[in-house]
Amino acid sequence: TYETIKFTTSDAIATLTLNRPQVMNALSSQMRREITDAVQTLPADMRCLVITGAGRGFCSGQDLTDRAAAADLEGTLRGEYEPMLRAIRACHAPVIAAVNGVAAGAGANLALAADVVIAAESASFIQAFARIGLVPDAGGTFIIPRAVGAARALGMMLFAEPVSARQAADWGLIWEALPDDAFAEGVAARARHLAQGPTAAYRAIREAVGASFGNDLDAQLALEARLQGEAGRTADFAEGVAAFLEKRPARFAGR
Ligand code: T3D
Repeated sequence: TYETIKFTTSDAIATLTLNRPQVMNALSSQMRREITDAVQTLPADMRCLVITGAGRGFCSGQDLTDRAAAADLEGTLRGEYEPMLRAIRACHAPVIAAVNGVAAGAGANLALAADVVIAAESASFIQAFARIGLVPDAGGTFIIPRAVGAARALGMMLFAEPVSARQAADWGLIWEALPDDAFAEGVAARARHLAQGPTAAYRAIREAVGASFGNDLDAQLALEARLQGEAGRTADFAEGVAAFLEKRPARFAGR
């Protein structure tokens, strides 16, 4: 039922493919709504979501031919970009961005909103906004300085040059850069790992790390204690300990 994305599921892994390859998967209004809907309605039995791009690019950011969005940038951000970013952050399953090619503007920041970013070595990240007289948005000014520090964040945003996947990995902006010929299998292996993991604990880990930059030590310790209390009551914790003691791999049910 989607027109601008492809959405498939297999073995508890959902794959959302941005699918406007003729424009490097530029984000149209419809595409933002479809991404948001797909993430918000992710079936409960999905235990990993992979977001990737069709064709040679990941996502070129805002569709620059869209006059309506350009006429009301603030409204577009509040009404369409923010729900998309929040949906990814709130997803019940961990989210992998599989950055197959260039990720520019809001397309880069869409990728960086994921829990784990894996890029092909030929991919790059461009905070393209200043090139066209705009400010990085879609969470970029929140996520990037926290990941790489202010000096690199400002350099990326003011010069608006491509940062290679390798550089991004070396800086800690992303999890890893993989050789192009190992990219698809590398992403699939990571997705399988997460989809077979303790999904509830993953969710708590994502919440704790997400909160850490806004909390002081006391608040963070309190959050850890609460989340650990919850994790300690999951079937996956019982299974994890049993598997350890029985010297066998754990079979996590995700709850
Ligand atoms: O509206 C709001 O609320 C504001 C929100 C803003 C958020 C933003 O994302 S602002 C930043 C917008 N994005 C950009 O400025 C990036 C623009 N694109 C590029 O710089 C380059 O296309 C790339 C670096 C991404 C890729 O370069 P390259 O040389 O590999 O490919 P290309 O030839 O430039 O692009 C291929 C086609 O895609 C081309 O069309 P054509 O000539 O084959 O008919 C190109 O025009 C089209 N395309 C690429 N990016 C966009 C796009 N069309 C519409 N919007 C795009 N963003």
